[in-house]
Amino acid sequence: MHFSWRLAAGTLVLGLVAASASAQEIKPERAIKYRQGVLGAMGWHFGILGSMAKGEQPYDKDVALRSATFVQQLSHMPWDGFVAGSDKGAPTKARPEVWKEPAKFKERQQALMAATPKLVTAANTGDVAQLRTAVGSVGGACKDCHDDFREK
Ligand code: ASC
Repeated sequence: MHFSWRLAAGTLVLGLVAASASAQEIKPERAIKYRQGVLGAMGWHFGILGSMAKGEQPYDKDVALRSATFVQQLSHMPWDGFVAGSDKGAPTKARPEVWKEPAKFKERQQALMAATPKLVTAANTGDVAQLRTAVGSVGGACKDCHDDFREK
């Protein structure tokens, strides 16, 4: 095959761009704000479901389904923000254990992501009792992680 300098140069440029993107340093402050934003949005929508489950606000199937769907999707997102070095750089309640016990932290993430689809299923039934059960299960996953990985 004929060697092309043009192709070789193009390949090299693409390689350098990819390397610099993957090695890009994310500023700790940005990562902290990202995860706090996602967790805050999740708490916002989970709060609506909790409040309906407790009868503090009127049960509305459509509102519940919307918030349940958001929580399910958001439950996959905070973890990207716990990048190395972001144990400080802005006020954060993340405990050093996040980075010292990554396997356990990952288990907690997976427990949450496994529980959140139950909210959507429950909200789809239109039965507030089922929503209450799912809220209990997801709230338990929030708490299990907070107990070990979040400052009081
Ligand atoms: C919420 C919220 C949390 C969880 C947690 C459940 O509504 O913001 O962090 O529930 O308190 O134990």
